[in-house]
Amino acid sequence: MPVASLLPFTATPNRKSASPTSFRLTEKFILLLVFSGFITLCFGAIFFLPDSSKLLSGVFFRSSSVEAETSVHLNLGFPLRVLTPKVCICCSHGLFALFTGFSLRQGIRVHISKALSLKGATIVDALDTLYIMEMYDEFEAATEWVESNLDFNMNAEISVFEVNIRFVGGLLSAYYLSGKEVFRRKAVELGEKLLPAFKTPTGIPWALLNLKSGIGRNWPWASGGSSILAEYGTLHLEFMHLSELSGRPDFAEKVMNIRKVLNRLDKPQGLYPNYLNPNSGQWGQHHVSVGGLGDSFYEYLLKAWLMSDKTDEEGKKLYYDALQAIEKNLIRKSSGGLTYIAEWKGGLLEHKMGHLTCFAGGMIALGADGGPDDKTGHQMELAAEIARTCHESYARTSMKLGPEAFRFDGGVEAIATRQNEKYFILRPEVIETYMYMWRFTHDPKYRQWGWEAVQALEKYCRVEGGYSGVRDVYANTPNHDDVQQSFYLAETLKYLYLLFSDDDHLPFEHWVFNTEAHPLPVIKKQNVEIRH
Ligand code: DMJ
Repeated sequence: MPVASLLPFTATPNRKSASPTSFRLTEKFILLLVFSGFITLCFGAIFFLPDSSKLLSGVFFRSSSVEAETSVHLNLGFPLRVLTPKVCICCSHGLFALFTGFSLRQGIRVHISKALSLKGATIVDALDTLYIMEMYDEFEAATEWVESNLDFNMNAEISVFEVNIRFVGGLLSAYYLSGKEVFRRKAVELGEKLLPAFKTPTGIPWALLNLKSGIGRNWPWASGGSSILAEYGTLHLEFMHLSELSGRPDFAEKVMNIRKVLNRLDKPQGLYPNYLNPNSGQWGQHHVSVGGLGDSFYEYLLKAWLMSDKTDEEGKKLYYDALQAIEKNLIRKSSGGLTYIAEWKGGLLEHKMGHLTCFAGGMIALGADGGPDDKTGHQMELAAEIARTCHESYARTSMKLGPEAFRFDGGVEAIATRQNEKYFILRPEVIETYMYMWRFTHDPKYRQWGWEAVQALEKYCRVEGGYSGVRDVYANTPNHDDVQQSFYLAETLKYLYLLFSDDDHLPFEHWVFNTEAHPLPVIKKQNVEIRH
């Protein structure tokens, strides 16, 4: 059979003439081709352009938070593309096994092997969890993967914040825990790659950076090209350690300069707006939040002071001043007696609290005994109240897992009222707060609440190949999103493990957790003094 007859739509010059029908078919085909090409381009743009993660997350999933786990996946090009645990090979043991040891190890081994083929964030984010849980075989396998595959020389646009907290933080912790040189080397190498992000008129870094060209820019949706408080304000701990480990002062200088810029600015009511323009050095929109867009900035002020062996007096002052302004302007009590942290928009309060904001219970507890005017234990009380509110946000759902955001208006308290705020993506913040509260109070209710979360995770999030987020925590049966975020291994499971461990396991006098739960050692006074 001639090949031409197999190709009905190709030109056949030796044929007498093409019938009108075949002509129409050809036209239709071409039209179809053009149309499908157009559709492919649109989808390509949505999925692969650097801003697309934001677009997608806004359209399909969540809108307000800066959560850029998707952007790590997309922007780094290779890594993560998040675990999709429903299609992962079966691991038959559950979360309960976390506390008995063996079975979850098998579970995590499966996650890791899945992650090995996906490359990147999940492995690096999970390194220290493996080490802390004494899963040394898996840790070795992950180390080998890092040695031979983790490569930053790529033409990809990344989120500086996400890469810093997950990759730099993960590598630093793995180095400090294991002493393996490869992690130190890779952390410093990656830190150097991030430095061009600071090339702005003010030194406030860009949010996004192309690792190859060193060209940076900001999220197009962020108030007039602003950088974001929780992003540029969450580099301090890692960069101080990079200077420590590399002997290069420029890492520390970059983050100290951020402080300088902030110190020069007026703060409305003592509050820090979420947006700051890196060109003009002026605030963007006056939105203030202790949840998404703001959260870990406050955390890093406190932890900078703690990690410096309490020598960073400036960090200390900035933290306690900010907390005072937050208490005055953002913290409210509902008529039912629940304390919550609202969001502030140009002076008006939105009576909504995000799951992300729930980390604040742990932060306030951690800072409670250093507070200048806190002789009465007021901050510890406040931390306990926030922990209770966040627990209520879990308790008032069918699944006993907390929604992404919950409200205190329209006759509800600690309940999500909007469909697009009802999802749970395995976030750690509530369990993180239980862990800190347990360490500081030893009140058994925190372990009990943690255990409730374990049971709920096991019942509603466990799927064949791991754990998945759910789309509506108020539903009776789970609708899984089939995503296992890398912070589930880095944070949620680690904080659960520590909640049920002895206090001398990573004691707070020696370790400070970065915002992705990667423990970094306190830099002892004598080291700090020698450097000065
Ligand atoms: C983590 O990546 C970090 O804790 C970050 O600071 C905010 N939230 C996610 C987990 O929810």
